[in-house]
Amino acid sequence: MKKIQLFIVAILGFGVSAFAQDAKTDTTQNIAINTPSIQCGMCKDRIEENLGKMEGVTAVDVNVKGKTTTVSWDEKKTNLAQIKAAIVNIGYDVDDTQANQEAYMKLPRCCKKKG
Ligand SMILES: [Cu+2]
Repeated sequence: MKKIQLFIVAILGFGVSAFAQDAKTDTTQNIAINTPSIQCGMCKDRIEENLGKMEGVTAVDVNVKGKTTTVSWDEKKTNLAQIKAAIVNIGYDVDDTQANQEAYMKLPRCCKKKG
């Protein structure tokens, strides 16, 4: 009887530790980044295409109306600072950081800030 109880405890313990390990190894992050200079569908396509090629980025969804870029990434391969820098280098403002001006100047007229 005691041996069986021990066995069950061992199995449960193993199950819990396996679960804990699983939670630990899931390093996926997800956040909506403020990208206030987005103007149109071309901006959406450009950011989604370029950011989508970035190592570690698993999903990108630009909301043109909401002016946000929702990104999922693997924390083991990249991080939020690198993702924000990549968006700046594509030619878009991120939070209060101005777009890379060289990239911004190359954007078509419809993708430039109005006014
Ligand atoms: Cu645009």
